Amino acid sequence: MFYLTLPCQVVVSGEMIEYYDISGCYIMRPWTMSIWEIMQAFFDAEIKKMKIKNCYFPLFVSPGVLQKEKDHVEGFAPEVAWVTKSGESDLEVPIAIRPTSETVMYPYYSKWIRGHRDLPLKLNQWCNVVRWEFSNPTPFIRSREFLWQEGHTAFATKMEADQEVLEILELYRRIYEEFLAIPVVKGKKSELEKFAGGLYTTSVEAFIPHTGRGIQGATSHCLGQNFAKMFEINFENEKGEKAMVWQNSWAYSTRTIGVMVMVHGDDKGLVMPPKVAASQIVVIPVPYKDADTKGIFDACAATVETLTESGFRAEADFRDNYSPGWKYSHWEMKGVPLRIEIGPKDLANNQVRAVRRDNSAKIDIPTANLVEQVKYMLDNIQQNLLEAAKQKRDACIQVVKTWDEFIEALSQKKLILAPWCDEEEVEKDVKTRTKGEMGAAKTLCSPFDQPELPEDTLCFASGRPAKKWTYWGRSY
Ligand code: 87F
Repeated sequence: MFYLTLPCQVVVSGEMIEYYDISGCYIMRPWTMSIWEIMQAFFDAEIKKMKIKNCYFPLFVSPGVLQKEKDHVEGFAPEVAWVTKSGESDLEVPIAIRPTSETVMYPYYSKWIRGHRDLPLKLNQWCNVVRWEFSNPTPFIRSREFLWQEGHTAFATKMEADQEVLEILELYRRIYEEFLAIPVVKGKKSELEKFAGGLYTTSVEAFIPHTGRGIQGATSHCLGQNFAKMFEINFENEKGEKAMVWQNSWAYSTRTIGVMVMVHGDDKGLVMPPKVAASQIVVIPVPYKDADTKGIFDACAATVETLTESGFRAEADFRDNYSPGWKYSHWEMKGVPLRIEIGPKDLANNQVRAVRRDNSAKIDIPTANLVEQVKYMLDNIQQNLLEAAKQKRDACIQVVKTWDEFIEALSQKKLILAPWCDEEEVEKDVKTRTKGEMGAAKTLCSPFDQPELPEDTLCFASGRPAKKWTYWGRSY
């Protein structure tokens, strides 16, 4: 049994990723891109309903603009990649490659926003960004170039901004739970873990049971007026007074796909949730030497056609240089939710054999009921994957009240829920005290859905009065 500490092995044999000759950069093959496109189609349609429009800003950033926002760039500076040459000659001024687009976009927000009628300004872009990471690169999870959407919005009032932060966060929850079948916790980041340039950060947090690590799934920030100040994004309000806009920014990236691989993968390889699988059903002919091979192949083609016409994503594997057995394990490795086998017996009985990837259950389906049965099975697989992932995650949640319990739970790779005083110093102290080979523990988020906190509850780390329940753990 090979466990997926890092998704490296499975994503290559499952044909999602090919390694590239630049460390931290990966080729995303069609099996990956179709997942991305399905999530993109959903999210793009949803934000359009919210009147958010797509745009595209340049990849390159001039150094002056990049450094305009000192506080937020300072900590990130080592990760910024620069272009210094064209051909053999040095550029007069080196040009940065966007690690995120605040500094690229906001000068134009300042230009475009004049009066309250220019608000809200709600833009999104689908693009790549580059962050020159140094700690061990991992496909999807920590790559030097990745794809994401970044939304950047400006409002006249804080109330509108606050509301949008949560609307977007809900879309992120739906991507994880409804598409990727991954349970997430919605919550607020601590002061230490929030985006330093913003007012507050919300996130969806997932958990990887076999590594015992939390992972931030996506973030939705309220930037407050910090960037408005720096970039002079002002407007004349209805009373004719000069006012500053309230801003948000939010993003999810191809990291979502890495979380999916780690949460659902098993010892046979990838497991694709049907909603995002490029192929939901693979049909494999199982001919015997003396059997009616043409009849079997025709039945396979007809099955694919029927399923495709009914709106499923189905394909047949007709390759004659591989045995059925080889194909079974190949498509299992790729995580196709449902395999349909058609052999002589099936042909004779007007049936097909369906095998589920999630639980290996095999059932014979009369051809007449094909569409109805396949629909039922795919829905059921999608539901079961989420349910199984939820059960595994929940089994890892440990409520602790004291430091000793915390350390014990941490050593057992738990997702820890603890009463906390919400002091930055205390979180720093916890980080220092838990430093080690495995990495320090930190806060993941304070869930919006707070269990009851009795009044005299004390912080597990400082012994001071606790203010909230917070999730803690090691993380990616
Ligand atoms: C790396 C280099 C330079 C993260 C960086 O989360 C700057 C940054 O600003 C940087 N890595 N960040 C924070 C990104 C914040 C924010 N940007 C828009 C988001 C959502 C989308």
